[in-house]
Amino acid sequence: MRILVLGGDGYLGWPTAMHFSRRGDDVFVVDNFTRRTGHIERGTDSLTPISPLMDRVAAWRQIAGRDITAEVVDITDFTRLRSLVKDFAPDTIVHYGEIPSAPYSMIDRDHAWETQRNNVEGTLNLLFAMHEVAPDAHLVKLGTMGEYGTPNIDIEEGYLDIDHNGRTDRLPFPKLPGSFYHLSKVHDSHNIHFACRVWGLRATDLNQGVVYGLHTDETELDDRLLTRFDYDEVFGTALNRFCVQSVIGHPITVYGSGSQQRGFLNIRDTLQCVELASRAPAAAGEMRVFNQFTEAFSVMELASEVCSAANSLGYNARIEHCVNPRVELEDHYYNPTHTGLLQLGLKPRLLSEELIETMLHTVERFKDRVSLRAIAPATQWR
Ligand code: NAD
Ligand code: USQ
Repeated sequence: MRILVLGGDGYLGWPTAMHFSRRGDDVFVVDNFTRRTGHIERGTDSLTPISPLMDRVAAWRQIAGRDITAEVVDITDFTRLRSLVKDFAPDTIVHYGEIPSAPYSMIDRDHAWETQRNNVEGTLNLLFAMHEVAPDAHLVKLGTMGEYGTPNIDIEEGYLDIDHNGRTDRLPFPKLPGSFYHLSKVHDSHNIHFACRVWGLRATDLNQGVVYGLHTDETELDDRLLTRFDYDEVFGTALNRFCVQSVIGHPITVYGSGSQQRGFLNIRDTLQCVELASRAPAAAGEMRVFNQFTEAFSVMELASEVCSAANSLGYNARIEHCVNPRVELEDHYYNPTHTGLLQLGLKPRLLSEELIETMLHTVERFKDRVSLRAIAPATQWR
C-alpha cells in the first residue's frame, strides 16, 4: 500500500509511519513542525528527547533497513499539497496533521483562530487535492470523541437514526464539543461528509479518545526512534501527565471532582485501529465513522490507578483536586458505542497496573528533563 502520513513527525504520526513501513508499505511522511514550534512558543518540551525528522528517518533506515520518504510541507499550502498527492499517488492518506490541543485553542482569540485556521484549512485543502488528483484514495482522518461532548443519551458511531414527526432518517450524530480545538474537528467532519456525498470521496473518520503510552514495537527498538511524550498543561494529556507527576513527586492534578468520563486507548491500539481502517477502506461516497477508544474511565479512576501503581513502586504519589480550569460537565451520563473497530478485528490492549508501571519506568529515565513550571493548569476556559 502507498500511504501518505500527514503529521508524521507527531506523537502518533511517527510511530504510525514506522508501523506501516515495517510491514512493507511504501510510506511518505509530511509535517511542518507546528508541534515543535508550539513548544518553543510555550517554553516547554517533550519529556522524551526526540530526534529531528530527517535523523529519525536515517535511523529507521539503519535499524530497520527500510526507507521512509519525508518532506517538510505545510498542508495549508494547497499548491504543494496537491502536487505531492498527485506525484505520490497514495492508496491511503492518514491525516494526523492538525493542532491537537484543547487548552492551546482556549488561550486567547489568536490561538483559537490559529487552531481552526490550520485544522479546517488543511483538511479542506486535502479534500480538494483528493477530488482533483486522487479521487480513489482512502482518507483516514483522526477526529476525536470530544466532537460529541457528553450528551445525556448513548453516543452512536457517527450517525443517529432519528424518528421525527412520523418520518425517519439517519443523520450525523449531534455534536457538543468542549473547546475551539474540538470544534475544529466538528467542522472537519462536516466538510469530509460533504465531500464524500458530493464528490464520491471515500473516508473514515476516527473519533479517537485520549491516547496514553510511550512505546510501540518500533519506538522500543532504539532511543533515536522515540516518539514525543508531553506532560505540560497545554500539550500533555491526562494519563501521560499523571505518570510524570507521580515520578517527580508533584501531586496528580485532577481537575474538579474528577468524575468526568472519557474514552481512552493505548498508543499501540491507535496504530492497530489506523491499520485496520486502512486495510478495509470505506466505499466510494461513504464517510464511515468509528469511535476509537477501548475503555472509558473517569479522570479520578485513572488518577487512582496511576497513584497506586506509583506507590507500589516506592514513589510518594498523591492526588490533588484543582479548581477545574475547563468548562465541562463533571457528573454526566457516558455510554459511547465502540464496536466498529472491534468488528474489524481490533484486539484491545487494556490499561493494567503492569502497563502503568512500564510507563513509570520509562518516565524515570527522563525525569531530569521535566520542567516543574509547565505542569500546573494555567489555561482557563472562562
Ligand atoms: P501531534 O501534535 O503530536 O501531531 C500532529 C502533527 O501534525 C505534528 O507533528 C504537527 O507538526 C503536524 N501538523 C500540524 N499542522 C500541520 C500542517 N498544517 N501541515 C503539516 N503538518 C502539520 O498530535 P498527536 O497527539 O499525534 O495527534 C495526532 C492527531 O490525532 C491530531 O489530529 C489529534 O487531534 C488527533 N487525536 C489525538 C489524540 C491524543 O490523545 N493524542 C486523541 C484524539 C485525537
Ligand atoms: N484532566 C485532568 N487533569 C489534567 C489533565 C486533564 O483532570 O491534568 C481532565 C480534563 O479536565 C478532561 C480530561 O482529563 O476532563 C481529558 O483531558 P486531556 O487533556 O487528557 O484530553 P483533551 O483535552 O480532551 O484532549 C486530548 C487530546 C486531543 C484529543 C482528545 C480526545 O489532546 O487531541 O482530541 O484528547 S477526547 O478527550 O476524547 O476528545
